[in-house]
Amino acid sequence: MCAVYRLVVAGMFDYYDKNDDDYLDSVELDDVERHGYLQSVFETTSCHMHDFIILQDADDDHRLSLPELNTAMGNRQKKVYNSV
Ligand SMILES: [Ca+2]
Ligand SMILES: [Ca+2]
Repeated sequence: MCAVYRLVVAGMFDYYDKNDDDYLDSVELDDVERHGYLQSVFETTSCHMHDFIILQDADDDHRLSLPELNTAMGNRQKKVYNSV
C-alpha cells in the first residue's frame, strides 16, 4: 500500500472512530452507513459496513484496528489494480 493511500485510510479511520478508542466497532460502521454518502449504495446491496469486521477481524475482538483496516483496504486496492 502506498504512503498516500495509507494516509487516506488513517484519516478515514480517525473520522469514523467517533469515541476515539482507536477501534472501529459495528455501531460506528453502521453509523457511517446510515449517515454517510454511501447510504444509497448500501440500500441496494446485502453488504454492510460492519461486514468489514467479519472479514478482517484478525484478532477476533469484534472490532477493527487501524492495521486491520489497512489490510482490508490494501486487499481492495490490489483487486482494483488487478482488474485494470
Ligand atoms: Ca471506536
Ligand atoms: Ca480486531
